[in-house]
Amino acid sequence: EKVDETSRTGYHFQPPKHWINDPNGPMYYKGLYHLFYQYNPKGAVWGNIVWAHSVSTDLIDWTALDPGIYPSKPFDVKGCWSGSATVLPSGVPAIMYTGIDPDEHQVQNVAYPKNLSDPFLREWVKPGYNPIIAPDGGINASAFRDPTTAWYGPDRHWRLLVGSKVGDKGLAVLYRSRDFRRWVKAHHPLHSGLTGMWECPDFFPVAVHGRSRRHHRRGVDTAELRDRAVAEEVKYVLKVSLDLTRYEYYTVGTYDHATDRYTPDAGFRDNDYGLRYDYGDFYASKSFYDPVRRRRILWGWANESDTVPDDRRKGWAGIQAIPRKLWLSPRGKQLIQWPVEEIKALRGKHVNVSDKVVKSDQYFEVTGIKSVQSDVEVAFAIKDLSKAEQFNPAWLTDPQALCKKRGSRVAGEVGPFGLWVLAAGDLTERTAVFFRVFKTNGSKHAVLMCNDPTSSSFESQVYRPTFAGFVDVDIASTKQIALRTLIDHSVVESFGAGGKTCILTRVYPKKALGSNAHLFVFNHGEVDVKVTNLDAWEMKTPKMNAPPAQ
Ligand code: DQQ
Repeated sequence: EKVDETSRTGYHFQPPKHWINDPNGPMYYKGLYHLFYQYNPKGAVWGNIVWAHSVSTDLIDWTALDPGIYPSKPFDVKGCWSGSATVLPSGVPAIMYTGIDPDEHQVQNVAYPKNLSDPFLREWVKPGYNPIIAPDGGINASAFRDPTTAWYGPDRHWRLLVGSKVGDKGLAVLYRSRDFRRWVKAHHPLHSGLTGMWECPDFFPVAVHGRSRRHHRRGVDTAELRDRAVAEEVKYVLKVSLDLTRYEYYTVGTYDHATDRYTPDAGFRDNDYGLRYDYGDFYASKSFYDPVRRRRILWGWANESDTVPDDRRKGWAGIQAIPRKLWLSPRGKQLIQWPVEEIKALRGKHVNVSDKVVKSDQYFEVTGIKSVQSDVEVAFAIKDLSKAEQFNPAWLTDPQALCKKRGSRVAGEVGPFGLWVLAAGDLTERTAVFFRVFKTNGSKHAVLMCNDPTSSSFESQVYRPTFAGFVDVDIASTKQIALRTLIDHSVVESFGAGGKTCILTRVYPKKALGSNAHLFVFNHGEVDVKVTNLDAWEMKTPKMNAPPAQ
């Protein structure tokens, strides 16, 4: 089979061909990072799902192994769907996943490594007592999936969540077990919301910026919660993937071990949704604790946004976003995400621009590197906010709609300013990543971060949604905002204000390919902005899932 390489990514995770979706069971074991993922070994559309398996020593170079989990037993004969890994106190990793049984029922199964001394964890054994959790007691058997990493309570019982729904209500169903084998459903779910089916729940602790000030960016292992001192200095994150919107939402809150109740903090309670990890194309994500660098790492899937016939023709579909370190912001209002520092090792040829004013309606090209596969960090200074356009509070609930109305081509006062990436030399193709600043009541401002791909490709069939989110910064006092964008052929993955707002988008330029892809800085607002500093690097291509030498 031939694979069309035109818009293939260079340093974003993907297999050599075929369809991929959710990241599964990420973990660190004996010197290797393991990533499993939903994979169709037979084609570039969803189906025949197995857990493909790759390993890495550095999260950069990846080696593909044979699938770790694949249909082989009655309890998973029709598919091995998403799930998580739990490293038990003994050091033994367990995988819990959803199997599709002969009646198309979703059941939860456990698997253990066949050989614990194999750091590659190539073979997995499914005990005959599976499934360990079946959809009984009023559970909808076709909406019951994606078990979380398990955690251990002070009462010496394990707990895990399974995503589900009852009517319109999304559920994180809670199960408890003494021995990891016999699981009992709790009387009430850990949490629920009127948002439809909850897929791929993730529940984990994050350090608070309190007494542990110096360490608030460190990750907390779900297993560490047995330790009361640790438990007191953490908050909890509950993330769900909404089947209805195909977006993910999280809340930050407290969790009571004794009652197994999770309560989102004030500020998250007003709506049933919460904040987004990413305001673009990012779904079915999963985090894990990395004991090597004591951090929490988030993996998320970015689907194609071209058509299904395009995917069949290309012979591949889907990538994983760059793994992101994730931590709680100092004031505890949101999570911050940043590409794992390892990817800096891919930075090659470099250019810098500093102290360059971009006047109203001006732009300039960043030359000297091939930006089709690059990492760009830029900081903008805005001296004069007095002219900022008036903000309408009704816009607060729908940044995406606001950005659609006020896209990159609509002139403003403060902004739009930002980058044109994957741009043709004549600018007939370009994807805009930009900010707009509005004045709210009093001396406050609202900052919108936006990704406008409406001119990204001549290809007319491509779905080109505008994506946007607000950025929680006090721009009146900083007078500055930063943007980092990872560009990778068909990926534009952006981190606003140091990782407060993230937007990943997939685009398919026809002209802006290879060395015909250009990078510009633009300002389409009335007020001048200054690029105080811009660094851009070409990114090298790591080893991406070439099978191991025989
Ligand atoms: N993908 C899996 C399911 C999960 C969904 C199937 C989310 O387990 O709910 O491939 O993308």
